[in-house]
Amino acid sequence: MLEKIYENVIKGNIAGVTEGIQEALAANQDPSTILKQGMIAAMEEVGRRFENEECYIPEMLIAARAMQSGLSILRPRLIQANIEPIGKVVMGTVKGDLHDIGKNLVGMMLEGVGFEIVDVGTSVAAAQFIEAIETHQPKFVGMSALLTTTMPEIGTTIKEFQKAGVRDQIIVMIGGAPIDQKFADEVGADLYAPDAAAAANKTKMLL
Ligand code: B1M
Repeated sequence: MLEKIYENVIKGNIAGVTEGIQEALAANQDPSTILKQGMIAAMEEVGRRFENEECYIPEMLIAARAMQSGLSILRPRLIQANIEPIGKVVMGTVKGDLHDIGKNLVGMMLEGVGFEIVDVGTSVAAAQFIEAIETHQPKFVGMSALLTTTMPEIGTTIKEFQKAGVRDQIIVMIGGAPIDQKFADEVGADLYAPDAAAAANKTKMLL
């Protein structure tokens, strides 16, 4: 049954994932085992394939959707079983930027490796990020920017974190097509990830 879930998450087959999870739950399989061995393992494999260019963004998106769909069935059982997420991530696209496909994909991959995601949406001003940090007390804050005109907003937001006194309590991860490691160093981000699979790997390793 776990094999069925694993294979169907990789293939992005939502019906197969749903059926596999329902069968596993009916057979009294532990929800945490279903999550870790069936679903998270599958997303890690998708991430590995993406990094090795054995699959591409559409396959990763399709798998991530199947994972999300499976998580919606499993989530109430996980909460019942008191399975704690490995950490919380506040995630948003910076002010002025409406691109959210990459951010959503990063969020799904992070959720896939066990993080709880607080998605604050697109065109998120520094004040909104700060409010989310104060409310949700995350370990990580993820900022995405797709436009050369909005990428400086990342630096502005980090400065606002310092002014608000929240900078030291979070790990700032950034990404998006125009972003690179050099830019991340310049603006004082803690972590740069070039893609969703790297984002999931780096955050998990840092924990
Ligand atoms: Co826009 N757009 N767009 N656009 N758009 C780009 C980015 C652009 C490169 C197209 C081009 O000209 N070739 C260009 C930017 C040029 C530049 O700045 N130098 C551009 C432009 C100019 C614009 C507008 C200004 C167009 C206009 O109105 N004149 C406008 C701006 C609107 C705004 O934001 N204020 C605009 C609007 C739009 C749409 C609304 C039509 C749509 C967005 C829909 C949506 O997101 N819901 C759109 C789209 C779809 C694109 C392209 C075609 C695709 C972006 C995408 O989703 N890629 C894009 C061209 C391109 O990239 N080829 C383009 C797939 C996605 C999975 O990749 O987002 O890079 P990406 O995410 C990756 C990594 O970057 C990384 O992981 C992801 C997955 O591996 N990553 C992170 C991303 N965030 C991360 C965060 C992390 C870690 C990793 O940690 C927190």
